[in-house]
Amino acid sequence: MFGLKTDWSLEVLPRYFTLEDYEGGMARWCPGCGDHGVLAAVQRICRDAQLKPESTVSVSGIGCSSRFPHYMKTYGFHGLHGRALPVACGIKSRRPELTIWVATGDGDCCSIGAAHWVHAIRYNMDMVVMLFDNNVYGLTKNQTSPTSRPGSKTNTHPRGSFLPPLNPALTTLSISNVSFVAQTVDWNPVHVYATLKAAYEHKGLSFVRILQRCPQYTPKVFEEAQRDPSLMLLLEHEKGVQADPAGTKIYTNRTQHDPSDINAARQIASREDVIPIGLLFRDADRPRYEEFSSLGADVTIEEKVQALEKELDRFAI
Ligand SMILES: Cc1ncc(C[n+]2csc(CCOP(=O)(O)OP(=O)(O)O)c2C)c(N)n1
Repeated sequence: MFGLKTDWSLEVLPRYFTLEDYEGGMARWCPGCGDHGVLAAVQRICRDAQLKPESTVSVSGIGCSSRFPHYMKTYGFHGLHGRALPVACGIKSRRPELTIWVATGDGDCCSIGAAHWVHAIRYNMDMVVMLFDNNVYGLTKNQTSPTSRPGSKTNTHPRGSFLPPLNPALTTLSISNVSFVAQTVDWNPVHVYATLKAAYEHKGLSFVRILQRCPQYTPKVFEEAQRDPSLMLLLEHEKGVQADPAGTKIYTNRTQHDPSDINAARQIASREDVIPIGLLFRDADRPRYEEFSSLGADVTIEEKVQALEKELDRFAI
C-alpha cells in the first residue's frame, strides 16, 4: 500500500570535475606576474587528469609564489619559509596515495630551504616540485636571491649583487638519486602545461624550474629572451616534453636531447648563451623513499597498541 519502497540505496552519479572544482580564492598576485599562468596550468592538468580535489594537496613555504595553495580548491598547506619540502615529504610518508604539488620560490628553495631541497631530491618521493624562479625575493620587496644575476640592484645590494648565481637545474642534477629535472618559462603557457604534465606523470620527485616574471622587481631579467626566441633552446626527444607544436614553433633553436643521458643534461643545463627548456633528465627506476617510509601507514590504532603491549610484555617479570 501507498507504494512503500523497500530499496533505500542511493544512485551515486559519476563525478566529473571542471576547472571550477580546482579554483580557490581569487589570486592576489600582481597583474603580469608569471605565477598566474602556472596556477592555470596546474588547474588544467588536475581537470584533464580528473584528479579528485580531496586527494590532491598543494604545499608551499613562504613567498609570493607560496600563496599557491590558497588559490587551489584542494587540500593545502602554506607552511614556513623554506620548509615546503619536509612538509610535503611528511604528507607523502603517511598518505602516499595523495597527489602533491609543491610551490616554492628561489629564496624559499635555494636559500633558506636549500638543505631540504638536497634531501628531498635524494628521497625522490612522488610529487611535483615547481620552483618559481623570478631571481628575487618578491614578497619581502626586493632582496638578492641565490639566483639573482650579478649587477642586480636590490635592497640588500643597492650597488648590484656581485656573486655568480646558483644554477637550480644544474645543482639538482648533481644530487644523488635525482629522477626528473625540467625547465620551462612562464610566458609560454603551452610549454608550461606540457612540462608540468610530464612532471605529474613521472613517478618520483619531479623538479621543474620555471623562469617566472616579476613585473615589480625584476621586470627586465627575462625580457630579452621573451622578445627574441632565438635566445631559447628547445629540447626535443620522443622521451621528452611533448608540447603542442603550435606553441613551440617560434623556437628555431632546437636540439635532440635524450633525457636518460645525465652528462648531456648537465652540459645543457650549464649553458649560459641560451635558456634551455624541456626535459633535461628522467630516470623512472630510482628508488622512492615513500615505499619505505609509508610502511605501516595502514596499521590501525588497536593494532599499534597490541604491538606495543607485546613488545612491553617482553620485559615483564
Ligand atoms: C624564517 C623566515 N625568514 C625570513 C622570512 C621573510 N621572508 C618571507 S618570504 C621571503 C623570500 C621570498 O622570496 P622567494 O622565495 O623567492 O619567493 P617570491 O616572493 O619571490 O615568490 C623572506 C625572506 C620569513 N618569513 N621567515
